[in-house]
Amino acid sequence: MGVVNVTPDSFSDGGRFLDADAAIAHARALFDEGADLVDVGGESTRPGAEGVSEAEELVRVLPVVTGLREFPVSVDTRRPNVMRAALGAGASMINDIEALTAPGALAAVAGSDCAVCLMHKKGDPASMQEDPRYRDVVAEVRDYLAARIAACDAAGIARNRIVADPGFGFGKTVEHNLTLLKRLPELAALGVPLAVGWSRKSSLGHITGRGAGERLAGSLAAALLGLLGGARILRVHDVKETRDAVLMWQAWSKA
Ligand code: 9MG
Repeated sequence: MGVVNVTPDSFSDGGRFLDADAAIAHARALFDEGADLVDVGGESTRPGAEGVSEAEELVRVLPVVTGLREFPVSVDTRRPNVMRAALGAGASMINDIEALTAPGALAAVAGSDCAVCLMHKKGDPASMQEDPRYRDVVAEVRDYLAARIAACDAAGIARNRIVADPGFGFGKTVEHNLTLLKRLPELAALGVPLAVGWSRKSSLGHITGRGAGERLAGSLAAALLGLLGGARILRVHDVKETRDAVLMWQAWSKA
């Protein structure tokens, strides 16, 4: 899953893709590099980020989704109205960092046949990294995701449409992120495919001492550890390089 941020303050692309045509061109390049789908987002969810209005989010996202109609597109949003509009414009997946907890979010996706990615997050992007605490981060994330999968079941969203994601970096310290990555196989008990996103995140900076533009090797290592832990979707900025890591992992798995 290649990342296409359509935000002016994206931590990794600096807003270079705010223009819809540029975002569409970037998404097409990611498909050329081997992405199976792209994740289009109009609201920055990086730690400390300010929110964006619904109208602005729609203006950012819809032209890009419309321009990518012939491709598999995921839309990263927590708003039911944006979900509905994105699905109408051809999106095939909704990636929700709030796991469809907004009022009306379950109903917004239940009537379609789209896939959904349910992500765990503790707190809001504006303050979530201030002092996150868990008794047992793996148990808490697993139980939360299990409850959200049950809510999807109750709303009529079939299991084969659901992906779960522990939400690395969303209300988690470096230690929490590493614990979740190490114990990722425990989330297999959820019974749905797992997605992970470590690409260019600040935990990599803490571990390697590298700035945001220098985290490719760390991102690839984390992606590989995710695959070994059972992840089946990798949310990444660097598709070409990650594709090679995936091919290497696939070859190793078959040997
Ligand atoms: C939107 N977004 C940013 N990071 C993410 C992650 O790790 N997973 C998912 N599903 N979405 C993310």
